[in-house]
Amino acid sequence: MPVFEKVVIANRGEIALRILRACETMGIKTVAVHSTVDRNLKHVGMADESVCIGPASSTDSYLSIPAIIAAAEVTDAVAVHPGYGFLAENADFAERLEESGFVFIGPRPETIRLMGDKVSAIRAMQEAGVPCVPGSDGPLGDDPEASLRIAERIGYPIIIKASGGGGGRGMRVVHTEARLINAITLTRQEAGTVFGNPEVYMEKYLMNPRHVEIQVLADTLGNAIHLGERDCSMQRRHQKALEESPAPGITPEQREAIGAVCVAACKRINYRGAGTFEFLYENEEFYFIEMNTRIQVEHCVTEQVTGVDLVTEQIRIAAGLPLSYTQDDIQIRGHAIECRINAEDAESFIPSPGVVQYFHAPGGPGIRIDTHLYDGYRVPPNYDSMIGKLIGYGANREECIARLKVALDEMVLEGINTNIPLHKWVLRDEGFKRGGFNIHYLEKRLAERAEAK
Ligand code: MV4
Repeated sequence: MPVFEKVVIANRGEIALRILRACETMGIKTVAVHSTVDRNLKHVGMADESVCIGPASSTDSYLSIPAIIAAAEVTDAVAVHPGYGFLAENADFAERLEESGFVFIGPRPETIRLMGDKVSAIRAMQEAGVPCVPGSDGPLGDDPEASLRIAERIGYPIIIKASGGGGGRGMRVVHTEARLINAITLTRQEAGTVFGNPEVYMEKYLMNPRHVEIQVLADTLGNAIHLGERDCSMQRRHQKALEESPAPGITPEQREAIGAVCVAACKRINYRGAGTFEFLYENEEFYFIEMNTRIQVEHCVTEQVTGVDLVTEQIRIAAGLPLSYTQDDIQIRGHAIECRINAEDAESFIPSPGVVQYFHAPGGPGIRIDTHLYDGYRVPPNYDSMIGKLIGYGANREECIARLKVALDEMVLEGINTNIPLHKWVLRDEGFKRGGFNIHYLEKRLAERAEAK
């Protein structure tokens, strides 16, 4: 007997295909839900059943809670996997699914709500012993003098963040006392408009951090494990370009220490499912900034270095089964790097939807490709431009990079523009080859390249 009879895949593209593969491997029947422009998605053709849930606009399809619940009802499904983006971190969605008698494959609604509010997330993590960025330890009040004193204590530069923000939205860096009050007012106004929550908080602004995150899994029986870290510092405008595991320079001792802290925090808040603790890493120290309560795009690099199928574990956890691994079973072996393939111009980053005329996937030892592309597939203009991920694996970072270079040269993708040339350029970059670059590195190198032209 499978762990669930039937699962609704409440997503699209490569992650929907990834979830479908996990379900099929587990003997679970699948329901694909899709918008009108997504009838030709690869996983829709492969699923046992499919339901059109609305028009191209994601607001009325992939973001429509009633449409997805109705699809689960008409197909007699048991559980819903939200993937990433869309409704994956929507506590109301998780709650309404459970009220309707379906299993949400993810954390409890209260946990999603706790982590969605950054002020409450940081407070919970501080109480759980997770190291955080020095800051206001709570929302800023209306008294300007009090805010000035907090900033004085922390020391400039500081950053004002919206409690309802995250992922780079609703933030303002302040370098001097003279600019503080105005920055708070502006960030508060934007936060009220954009997130419907005017609450803001303050942190010390770290000038040159790396973005290092810890993957965790926790079951409903009180077991929790970590699966090491990912370095996601190679980014542009808060869009990750390439991620790797392990993070260059992080020692096994550092990994065990921060991993143990995250596991203890999971147990303390009774966490359930897959999760990611996001840290800024500077001067050998970790500083918690946010927790993601979903499977992430870059989960594959962790899968390659640990051998753990994270999506299968998510489904098992949701069914009430114990984790398939103890902490002692988890070894970090070799090195993995993921290149996000986007349908966009490699230099201007302008999205490039259209028909994929030819697609030849690369292969060979240590090459994994997670994509829904096929010859003749039309990339619609309505959604995120990420169309797949190329994941390299090697015994060490050098072998991983060498394999990825060959794979990028081998891949043929005609009809649309892609960022494949950007990845070829990054993999040959000296700073990338050295490893351990910070979050500003890619933007700096792109600016230098534009200057040189
Ligand atoms: C910061 C920071 C420096 N200091 N917080 C941006 C995304 C959001 N998750 C948090 N972000 C940042 N928070 C303090 N106290 C710098 C960033 C940041 C960043 C973080 C991770 C990855 C890319 C980034 C790009 C710009 C700024």
